[in-house]
Amino acid sequence: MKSSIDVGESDLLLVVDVQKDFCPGGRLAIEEGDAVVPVINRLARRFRHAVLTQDWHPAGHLSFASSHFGKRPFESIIVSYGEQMLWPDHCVQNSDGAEFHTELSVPCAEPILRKGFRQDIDSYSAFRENDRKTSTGLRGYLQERGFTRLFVVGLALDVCVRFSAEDSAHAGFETYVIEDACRAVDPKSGLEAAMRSFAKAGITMIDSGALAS
Ligand code: VGL
Ligand code: ZN
Repeated sequence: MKSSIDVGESDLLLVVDVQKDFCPGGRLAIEEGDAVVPVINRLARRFRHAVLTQDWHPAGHLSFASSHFGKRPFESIIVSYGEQMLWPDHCVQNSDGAEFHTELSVPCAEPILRKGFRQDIDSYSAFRENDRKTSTGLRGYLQERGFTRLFVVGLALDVCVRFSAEDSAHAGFETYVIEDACRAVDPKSGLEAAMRSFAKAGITMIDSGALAS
């Protein structure tokens, strides 16, 4: 039998941005984005602790193409901290699209971490904003709680899941990405780039079946 991972008290499920706007019908819809929901709900029953992240932008956010004259979604621009990809308006604070997918069920989730709330800084990672300097406080929280292993799931594998997993590994947590519990914006080159970067960073890609039931 294949070795399986036993989940314990020091393991955390990090559920990234499973919000309506990233699912089919949403404003920044990811193909099959909603397919992660039943997988995550099943995983959530194995874990004792989870953190949910919620992309949470003010109207007119810097990352919205609509905030820049003549720019279109998926073009990038240079801002104070370097290159920033532009997106359709999405996950606007208090809008319906910013809500979690209605079927998402993670009773073991304790904090909900909102990110991307500063007008002039985007935040892909749950740990560090896109200026790579501004902390969200998550590292300190997880360290104080004594978590040692993080299992990252959600949307999008090549954007917020990727940056969150990389920063998790960088912060010293043993980091896993559960592939079938994620979907990418760009399921070809985005996914490949993420896989290469995970290998370099010592992040392990697993399937949800690898967790002991
Ligand atoms: C995300 C693009 C813009 C994500 C958030 O959750 O992956 N992608 N904002
Ligand atoms: Zn966003």
